[in-house]
Amino acid sequence: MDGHGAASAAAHVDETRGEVDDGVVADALAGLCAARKTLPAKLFYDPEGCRLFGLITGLPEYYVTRTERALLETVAPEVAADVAQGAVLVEYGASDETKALLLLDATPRFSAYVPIDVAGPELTLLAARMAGSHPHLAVHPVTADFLAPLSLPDAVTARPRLGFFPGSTIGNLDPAAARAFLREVRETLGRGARFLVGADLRKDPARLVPAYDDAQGVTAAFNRNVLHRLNREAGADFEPDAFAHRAVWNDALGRIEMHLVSERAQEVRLGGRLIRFAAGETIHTENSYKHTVDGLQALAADAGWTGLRVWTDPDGLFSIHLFGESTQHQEPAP
Ligand code: AVI
Repeated sequence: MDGHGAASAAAHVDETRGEVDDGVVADALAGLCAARKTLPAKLFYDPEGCRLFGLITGLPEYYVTRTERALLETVAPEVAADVAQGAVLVEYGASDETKALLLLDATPRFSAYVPIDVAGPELTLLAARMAGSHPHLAVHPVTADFLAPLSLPDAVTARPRLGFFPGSTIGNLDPAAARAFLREVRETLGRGARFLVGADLRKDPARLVPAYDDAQGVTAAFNRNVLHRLNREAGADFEPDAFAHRAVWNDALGRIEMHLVSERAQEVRLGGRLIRFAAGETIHTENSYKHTVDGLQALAADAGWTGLRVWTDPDGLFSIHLFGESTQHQEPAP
């Protein structure tokens, strides 16, 4: 997972703090100057954040990744059995090819793979690995923020398309954004497409909260890394250790929230602004919505998708949904 987003590439040199990324400053100030302080979750995924997220996926408490992988091992051959000759697999947020390979290796009928991610250098490495291991498959990487409208490479637009959005990243979008994303994907993939989405399920908070507040403190380090990043890239002077990691289940909204809690009254400088924190005040850094199967089906239906199949693991922790696009072709009026 890369998240989705680098801030803008514009930078300037601050006399005392060195090079400052203006996009990161703007993203941070927009959230930190609000009445309830927030930071966009996309700021998590700098190289150190990606490294920490990689560690999270292997934590004993973080059942999400291993449960999805095990489920995908049974789902992939079933989905692949229905894939049309010459189909293209389009993966949204493809930081590596490991999950896609379960599908790509399940049938020889795929002709191409389109991994989409903001991290261009990672995509170049992915394409090189695939060229070595799967020389007969055309790989067309697309470096883009998958939440924004995008076009598929010309080489694949006429082929049958299967979209793929694993990892429960759909849960990091609020319901309105998830609907908009699902609609946008339907537009991009076009008529007759299918879309396979992995989504963590709502469950006992006693199971959920430790997944976001692990005993080794890796998720806490991942959360605090956003403050280190602002010090590195936005010339801020946060004391990250003066903020505590907090993960809470918000039952009314059906989501895990991550916060950074100011342990005392303090002031932080960022982008020429002074930001004051009261003791106990929080920065809301991430939401991870946990949908029910029906809830996710309803979101997708609102976005014009038809639910074709749903798989869950034996413990009911995780779900994989196959959606179909079934818009009738409208002949233009004479
Ligand atoms: C990337 N995303 C699906 C993760 C999640 O579970 O919401 C991000 C994460 N944040 C803390 N732990 C994992």
